[in-house]
This record gives sequence, structure tokens and C-alpha cells, in this order.
Amino acid sequence: MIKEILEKFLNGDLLTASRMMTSVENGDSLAWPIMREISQYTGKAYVVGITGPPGAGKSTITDKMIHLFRKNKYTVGVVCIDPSSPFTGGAFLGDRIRMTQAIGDEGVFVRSLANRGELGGLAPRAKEIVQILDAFGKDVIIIETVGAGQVEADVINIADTTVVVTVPGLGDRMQALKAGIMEIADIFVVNKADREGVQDTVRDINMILDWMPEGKWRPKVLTAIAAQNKGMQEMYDAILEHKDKLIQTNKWQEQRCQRNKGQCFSIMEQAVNSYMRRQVEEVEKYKETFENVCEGEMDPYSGAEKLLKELFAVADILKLS
Ligand SMILES: Nc1nc2c(ncn2[C@@H]2O[C@H](COP(=O)(O)OP(=O)(O)O)[C@@H](O)[C@H]2O)c(=O)[nH]1
Ligand SMILES: [Mg+2]
Repeated sequence: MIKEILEKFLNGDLLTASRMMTSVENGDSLAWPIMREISQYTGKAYVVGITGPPGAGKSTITDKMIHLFRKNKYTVGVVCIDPSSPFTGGAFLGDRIRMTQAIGDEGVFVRSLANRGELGGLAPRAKEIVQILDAFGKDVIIIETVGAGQVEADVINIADTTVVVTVPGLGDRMQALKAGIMEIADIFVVNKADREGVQDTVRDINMILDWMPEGKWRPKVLTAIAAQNKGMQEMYDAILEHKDKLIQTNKWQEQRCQRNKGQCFSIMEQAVNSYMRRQVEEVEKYKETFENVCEGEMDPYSGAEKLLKELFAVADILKLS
């Protein structure tokens, strides 16, 4: 069954790709087999993260970027991560509607993910969804995300280039520094430049950047009026410039290497974790120890030690299902 799914997927079947994402998002029994099978086809896409406070213009910008990438013959995958809707637990419809221009273009695949209320966390399966889009053959993948701290810091663990979108007059001048934005941005875009105070914001950002230790890449600070398509070409150019720089300095390759390793580790953790939970809940003798701990007849340390010794004497931990 997985072979058939993979064949359709590699032939570019949209519905199959979409179903695979749903499987992975829900963590159903096909999730791991899917991820394992597609792994060999990943690692080619360039990933751009766009983060910033709600209403800053991220979706508008994403839409413009899709068009610029398409104009330059890149295929594009988009992952929109929105705060969970209080009513349905699904992503807000707004972004899908706003990105209507892209719909109908076979070279664009848009996927919305709910972050399921995880405070400040990326949607739990965002990385995997990006990898599916990568394996699906998308050249560039854009992740639009908003975090509880207004900016989603975890996005740098997935994105090659991180763009932080902000707007003039967000109040507290040092807000940016406090939120840790400075460390994660490769490019700043001060959007809504049709409003007052743009130059103040640009100056504030530059001032903070001046204080920061010299890095290899000083983040560009750009202004834009996304709604009027202004500043979008400059942003696009800055992304490509950053990409070239990363590749030339071997940073991109290094980062891939680290991320592969990190993913391998996280797969082991998940496997061990779910193995332990399964066993402790299902196997009678383990259940007993656990209940003893529960009742306070055995202390948690002794219980854990006993269980670990018994659990890891058997070798089916790596049944990746
Ligand atoms: N005045 C102004 N409004 C903008 C600009 N860019 C986007 N908007 C509007 O701001 C609102 C929020 O934009 P959206 O892209 O959904 O923001 P997001 O929440 O960051 O994704 C929408 O009504 C946009 O039309 C801009 O440059 N100037
Ligand atoms: Mg949005």
C-alpha cells in the first residue's frame, strides 16, 4: 500500500500528497512509513520562514513572494501556521482566501496547519509537512507563522532564511530585542510603510543591530507596502542574496547536516517514548510496577529503574510504527 501511495506521490498526484500530509499531521499508522519512504527525496528545497505579529502583512507578503518565485520559474510550497481557531481547531480561513491568486497554479501547493494551541510552538508536524513538499519537488517552501511571542522562534530550526515582518509603531521600542527577534532574523521587513513612523522603526532596528556582535551576515532592514506590491522585489532579492551567501560559505550544507542529525535523534526519542508508553500501558507485568508507583508502594525512581531494565532488555524498540 505504501508503495502505491509513494508512486502516485512521485507522479505529482495532488490528492495523494494532501492525504499524506493529513496522515502525518494526525500521526496515524501511515505517518512513519510515509516519512521514511519520502526521506530519500528530501533535502533539495530552499526553505523561507516568514514570521511576525498578527496583522503585520505576512500573508500578503507570502502571496507576493509566491508570484516572484513563480515568475522566476521556481515551484513553491506554502505552509501557513495559524493560531488554532477557537471554534473548529482548524486554521483560519482568511489566509486561504487571501492567497487566492496562487490557486489554480500547479506550481504552487498551499497547506494550512493549525498549531493546536501550542503556546509559541510551531505546529507539531510543520517540519514533516515541509519535507513532504520538498519530496514532492517544490523548489522553494515558504512557512508563514505567528508565535505567542508575536514571532515564532522555532521557525529557524526549519527555515534556511528567516524573514521577520514588523510594522511601525508597535509600541515599546525595545520590544524587538526582548522578543529575541534580533537573533533569529536574516532579513527584517518593516511593512505598512504607508503608515507613520517607518523610519523610526528602521532606525531602532539598526541601532540594536549595531550593538550586536559582528556576524557573518548583517540582517538587511527593508521597508515595504506589501498591499501595494512595494518593496517586494527588494525582499525577494534579499532572500536570494542570503541564500547564495549561505551556500557559498557552506553554511547551508552544515545546517542540513545538523538538522538531519537532530531529526534522527528526535525520531529515536519518539520511538523510545512511544515504546515505553505502549508497554507500560499494555503489558501486565509493567502495568503492575506502574500501579505500584501510582499507589506509592514503590518510589518513582525505583520504579523507573526496574521498568527501564526490563523494557530495554527486549529489542523491538525500533518498530517504527
Ligand atoms: N496599510 C497597509 N495595509 C497592509 C499592508 N500589507 C498588508 N496590509 C493589510 O493588513 C491586513 C493584514 O494582512 P495579512 O497579510 O493578513 O497579515 P498577517 O496576519 O501578518 O498574515 C490586511 O488587511 C492587509 O490587506 C501595507 O503595506 N499597508
Ligand atoms: Mg496570515
